[in-house]
Amino acid sequence: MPDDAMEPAPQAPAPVRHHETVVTGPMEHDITDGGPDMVQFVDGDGNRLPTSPANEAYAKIVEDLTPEDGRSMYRDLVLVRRIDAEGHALQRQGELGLWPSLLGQEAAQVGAGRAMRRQDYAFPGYREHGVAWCRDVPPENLLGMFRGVNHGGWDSNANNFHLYTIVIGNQMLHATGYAMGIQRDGDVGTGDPDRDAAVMAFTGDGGTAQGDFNEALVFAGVANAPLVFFVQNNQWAISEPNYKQFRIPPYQRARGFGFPGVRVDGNDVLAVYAVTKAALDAARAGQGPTLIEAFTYRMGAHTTSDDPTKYRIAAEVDIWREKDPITRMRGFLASKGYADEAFFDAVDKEADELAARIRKACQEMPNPPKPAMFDNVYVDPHPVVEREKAEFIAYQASFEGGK
Ligand SMILES: Cc1ncc(C[n+]2csc(CCOP(=O)(O)OP(=O)(O)O)c2C)c(N)n1
Repeated sequence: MPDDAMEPAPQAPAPVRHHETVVTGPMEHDITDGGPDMVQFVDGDGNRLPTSPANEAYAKIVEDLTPEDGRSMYRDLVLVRRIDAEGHALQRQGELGLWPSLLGQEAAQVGAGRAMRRQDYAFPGYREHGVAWCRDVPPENLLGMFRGVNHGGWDSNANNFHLYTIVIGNQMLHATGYAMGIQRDGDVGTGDPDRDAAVMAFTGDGGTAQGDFNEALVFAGVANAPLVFFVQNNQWAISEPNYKQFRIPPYQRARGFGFPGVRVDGNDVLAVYAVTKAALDAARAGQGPTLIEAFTYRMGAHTTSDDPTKYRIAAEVDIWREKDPITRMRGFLASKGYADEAFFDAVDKEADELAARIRKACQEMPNPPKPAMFDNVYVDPHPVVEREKAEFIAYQASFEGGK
C-alpha cells in the first residue's frame, strides 16, 4: 500500500433487524381484521375453526371444556350485556352520573374473567363490568359507584377485584406491584393449585401509550412477575384510532420487554378463555408475564358523555356487528347441539329478572351519610383525614337545620 493511500472507509454496519416486526411504513389501518397471528376458535357464524398454527397451542384447553361450560359462558355473556344495557338506560334516565358501556367486549371480559382462579387478583380500568361479574362483584355495586352513592364501590379484597381506576394505565403499576408481592410471599410455582396465584391487569389500547403501562411492563418483565397484561384493543381511545397510538400492535410489543405477547379474537369467548388460561397457568407456575391483546370493538360510545358519530363511520360499526360475541357463541352452541331454544329463552328470562332487580336496587339506593367520604381513605385512622372530617361535620352543622 503506498504511503499516501487513505485508509479504506470503514464499512457502515449492516442495519440490524432484531425482529420481523421492524416497521417500515404506517401501521395498517384495517381495524376489522386481526391478521394471521390472531388466535380464534369460532368464526363469526359460530363455526368451529380447524386447528391452525395460530390456535394449536391452545386447542387442548378448548377441547377440555364441556357443553355445560359453553352454556355457562353464554349465560355470562348475555347477563353481562343486560347489566350493561341497564346501566346505560339508568344513566339516560338520570339515575347514574355516567356509564361506560362494554357493548361488544363481553367475550373478551368473560373469557378472561372465567380463566381466573379464586386466589388470582384483577386490576380493572373502568369498563370491566364483565370481569366484575365473573369475580362475583354484585352489579348493584357498579351502579352505586356510577350513581355516586358508594365510595369506590366495593371491598377489593372481598372478591380480589380492585377498585375501578379512571386514571388511564395507572392500575398496570398497581397490578405489577401486587404481582411482585405474591412472588415475595412465595405463592408462585409451588405446584399447589389452591396456593399459586397470578394477577390480571386490564387496560385499553389507549392505555398502552401511557408511561405507567410501559414502566409496568419493564418491571414485570425484569421481575418475572406472575402477571397477565390484558389489553382490550377496542380500536378507539375515545376519538383516537389505533394508528394514532402505536406503530406496531400491542401484542408485538411484549417481545421488546422480554416476554410473550398473543393476539386473540376478543369476540370469541372460547379463544379468550383458552389464551388467558394458558397465560395465567404459566404465571402461577413461575414462568413470568404474558401480554394478551384481545382484538375487539367498542360498539357503543366511549361513555354516555360521548357521541362517536362525530369521529367514526357507521360502516365500521356494521362490520363489527357481524362479529357479535353473543350471536357467535349462540350459533356455536346450537350447531353443536349443546343448547336448544328452551335454554336460550331461559337465559333471556333470567336476564330480564336480573335487570329488574338491579334497576330497583339502583333507584332505591340511599344517599350515604356525607362524612362517609372520609372512611376507608387509609387502612388505619389518619390524623389529617380525621381533622378534615371533623371540620367538615362542623361546617355542615353550621347551616340552618344542620344540612
Ligand atoms: C392519565 C389519563 N389521561 C387521560 C384521561 C382521559 N381519558 C379517559 S378515557 C380515555 C381513553 C382510554 O382509551 P382506552 O385505553 O383505549 O380504553 P377504552 O376507554 O377504549 O376502554 C382517556 C384519554 C384519563 N382518564 N387519564
